[in-house]
Amino acid sequence: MEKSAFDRKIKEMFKQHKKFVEYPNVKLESTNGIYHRYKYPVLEAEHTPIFWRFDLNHKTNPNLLERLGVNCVFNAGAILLHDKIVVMARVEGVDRKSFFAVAESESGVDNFKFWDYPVLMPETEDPDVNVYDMRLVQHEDGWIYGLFCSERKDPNAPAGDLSAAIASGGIARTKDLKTWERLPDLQSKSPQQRNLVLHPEFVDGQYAFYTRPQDGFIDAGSGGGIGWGLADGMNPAIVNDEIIVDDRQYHTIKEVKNGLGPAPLKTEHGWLHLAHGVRGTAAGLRYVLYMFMTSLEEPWKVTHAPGGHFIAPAGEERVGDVSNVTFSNGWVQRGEDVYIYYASSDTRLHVATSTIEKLVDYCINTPEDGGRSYACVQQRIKLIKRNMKALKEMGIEW
Ligand code: M1P
Repeated sequence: MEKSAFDRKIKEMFKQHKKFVEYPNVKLESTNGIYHRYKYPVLEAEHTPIFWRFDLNHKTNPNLLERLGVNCVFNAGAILLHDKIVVMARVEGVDRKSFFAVAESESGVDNFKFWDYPVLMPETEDPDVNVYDMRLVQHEDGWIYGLFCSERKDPNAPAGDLSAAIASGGIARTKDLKTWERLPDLQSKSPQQRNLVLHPEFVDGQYAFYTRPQDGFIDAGSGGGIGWGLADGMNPAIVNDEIIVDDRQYHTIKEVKNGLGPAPLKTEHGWLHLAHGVRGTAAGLRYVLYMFMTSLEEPWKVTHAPGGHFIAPAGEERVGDVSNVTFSNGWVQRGEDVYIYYASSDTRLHVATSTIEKLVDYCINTPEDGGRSYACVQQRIKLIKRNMKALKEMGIEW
């Protein structure tokens, strides 16, 4: 390509990219009254800057080929920083390696722009092969912590098994999301640790972690459930005892495994939690989001557990690299509004908006999973009977 055509093409690429990034999102009608979905994802692979992917030098790339492709942008931590909504996205290159990158937006629902450089997360002495799913937690000790999954090849895997891996809880801290101090991975008794979350406040003067102890890299085995444990410090963080806050249960949306999403939000009624639950189907695993609430004084005790899923994959969300998945590791409270960042099918990032009032109402007043078809029908009949009376009073016939 001639240099003049090369320059023109790059200018056009940047123009189109800007248009794409700045395209306004559309708030959709709520079908359940609990939250609003939005028409477009807030981040996709195409949102990553062109200069992350292409070599823009005519001498070294006269054909203007993409050199380092990005496969997808999904599972993002989130935080409110200087009144802007900032997400820490999981960006996956076409080489399958994930890394972290910050994107920020005024509105929280569109126009997310990546910072110029992705995060170069420092390694420990035992380098991670892959890092992903960061939870961003503003802790009362003054640091912003990034808790993420650090994955390494299983050194004890039989020869020829190139997929056995060990997941552990990576920890780093920062004040500005730019300079990171890497701390040792969480030490606990579980052979595998993913979905590690830090509680934002000290509990009995200690750091409190939500964990997800499990036996295998994919399988929960005899473990699973959302755990809770305390650590004296963060360097290193050692959790000697884990108790289960929210267990897996037969024939529920979290039968196979579950894990906490972002750090909980504090309300006057208790801590609001968002988590993912996984069940097996003939078509593979299905990941949905669910909520629960814990006691303000004892955050490890569940006080309310609405039955069923809160957000499940819908429409185009159902299809992607790992289909039938919704996953969240970030939400932000701004005033009374809550921005829930969830990814679909390990491919793209969406937002749903709600309010603290609605989420508390949802948690407190949604019936728990009845456990059996008979009991679930009883729950529904109770609702129908009360509604029949209400309809009559309103003079509505159906
Ligand atoms: O592919 C679905 C999700 O699988 C894992 O989650 P979990 O540990 O609960 O099974 C993670 O790899 C997550 O990133 C991914 O979205």
